[in-house]
Amino acid sequence: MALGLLRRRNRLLGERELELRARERELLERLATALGRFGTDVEADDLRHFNQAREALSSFFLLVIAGEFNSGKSSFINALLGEKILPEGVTPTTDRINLVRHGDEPGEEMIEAYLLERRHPAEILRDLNIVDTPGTNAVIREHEELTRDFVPRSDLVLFVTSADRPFTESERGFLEQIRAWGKKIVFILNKIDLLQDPLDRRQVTTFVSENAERLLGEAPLVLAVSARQAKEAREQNNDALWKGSGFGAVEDYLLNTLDQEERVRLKLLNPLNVGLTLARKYKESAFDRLKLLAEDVATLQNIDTQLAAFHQEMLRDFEPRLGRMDALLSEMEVRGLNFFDERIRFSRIRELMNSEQIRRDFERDVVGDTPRDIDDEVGRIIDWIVERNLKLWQDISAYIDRRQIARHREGMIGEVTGTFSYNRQALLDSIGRASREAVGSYNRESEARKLAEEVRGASGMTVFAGAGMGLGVLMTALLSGAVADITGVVLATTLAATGLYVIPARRRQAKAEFSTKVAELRNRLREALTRQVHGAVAQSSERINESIAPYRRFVLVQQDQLNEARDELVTAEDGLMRLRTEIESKR
Ligand SMILES: Nc1nc2c(ncn2[C@@H]2O[C@H](COP(=O)(O)OP(=O)(O)OP(=O)(O)O)[C@@H](O)[C@H]2O)c(=O)[nH]1
Ligand SMILES: [Mg+2]
Repeated sequence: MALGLLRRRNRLLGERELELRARERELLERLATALGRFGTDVEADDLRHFNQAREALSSFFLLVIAGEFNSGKSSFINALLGEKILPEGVTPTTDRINLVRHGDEPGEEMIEAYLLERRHPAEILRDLNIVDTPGTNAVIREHEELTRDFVPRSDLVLFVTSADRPFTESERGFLEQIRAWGKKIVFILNKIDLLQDPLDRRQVTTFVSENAERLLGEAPLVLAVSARQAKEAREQNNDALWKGSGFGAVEDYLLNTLDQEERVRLKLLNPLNVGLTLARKYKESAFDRLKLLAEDVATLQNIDTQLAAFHQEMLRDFEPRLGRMDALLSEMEVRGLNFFDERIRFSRIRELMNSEQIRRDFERDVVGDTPRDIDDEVGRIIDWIVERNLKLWQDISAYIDRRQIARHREGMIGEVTGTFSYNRQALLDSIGRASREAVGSYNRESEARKLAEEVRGASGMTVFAGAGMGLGVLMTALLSGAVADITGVVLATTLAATGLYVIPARRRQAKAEFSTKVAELRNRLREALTRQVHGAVAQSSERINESIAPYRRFVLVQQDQLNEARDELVTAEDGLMRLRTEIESKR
């Protein structure tokens, strides 16, 4: 390629790279905002990986060598660099991340806990940093943890597996984790010197290749090598041995296939894929949470419906009960009107003069059992209010209990954790507790007594007799007092003063006054009872609404936030995927 053409390509690549990088930065920025909506529910490790990935966008290319302990990772790097700069050994050896980078003078420095930077003048390090990692599946579990944690930072992973135990089950497990971050993986099948027969070598290579393809979905590059032979070949300047070591292909891959363009592409893909992994993970989480919240909304609606039904039912069932009371009063009114028709007559003038007698007759013939019947009816209404109220609390309590059980079941399946699920659980628990307490502490008798007292007070009848008496006694006193007024004393004085012709007028007046009294009584009772029913409904609704208010608020706020987070994550995922397609496509 002519020099001018090469320069132009590089320039073009540079501009394109800058533009892609800027777009990626912006997308990752937006993703950061979306993740921010999860607050402390974003796992600390995820956040760290995400931030590292964003920083990595402008840092050096990281070629990470990973694999099980003793597979020859350190030996591989030493052979590649042509010098033994990393310790090798038959037991788990590498115990920290070794970042090998170019330096004119060799040297080393700890730059993070468990991250040692080594400088070396090898030419290949001018284009890439090579990272040696502690082996996985070793008895020292922290080793694997260090490597697992470092994987998200890699731009390309060389996975070293050993020819004497190729592609083990534990390797498959670790590879899955690497793949989950969207990393490109190239396989190094090391120690092929252990297999003398070319047929065996081919068989092992095919075995690795097939299993890797099954795992990754596409056939990866598998390079069969012997780090030991490569090292010896370099020492002895032995071309044949070098050829046999397979390292020629490794160098060719690293220098030519992994040219600058490819490195830029992988470099851009690394933070992108980390972002994509997290966007998907938290999008799923948002969906899961919204699903739970939808159930919460249903729970709240159900409680609202129960309350509305309670309200309606109370008013509906109350009318016939009032009707029964009205009927008792109407029957008494008819008896009273007949009584006056019969008694207020000239022929019975003598009886009329005896107000005590007429009062007794009135009590017997007109009032009769009515006060007691009404008293019973009011008592029944009060009992009914008390029962219905208790039933409402019981229903709500039982409903919430059922929801709890369902929730425990779903809790075992779902993966929703963190402060979200903690708060949600606590709120629902508190409603359950409040309703159980309400049911447990509900005292029917005292509730009924309180209501009866209120009805009596509100009916205004305590004016006629002392407090603490039954409603019936109060009623009798009210009615009999009235009749005595109308008939006895009043009539006597009127007669004495004005003569007999007033009798029909008096009768009319007595009947009208009696009807008024009964109507008044009916109204007072109606009003007092109606007020109690409405009061009971309002109080129950208020108490229940009060105890579910924090839960309701939580659900609404969370729904808003999660809807927004979900939308943002969907957009971020979409943007990142489109950018990935662009980066991956040919220039
Ligand atoms: N036969 C053979 N032995 C090798 C080869 N490469 C490495 N070894 C040996 O395998 C053992 C482990 O090599 P290391 O390079 O320390 O392996 P590692 O993967 O870095 O091990 P950890 O750091 O413990 O994860 C050493 O005894 C090496 O001499 C090879 O190509 N052929
Ligand atoms: Mg090692």
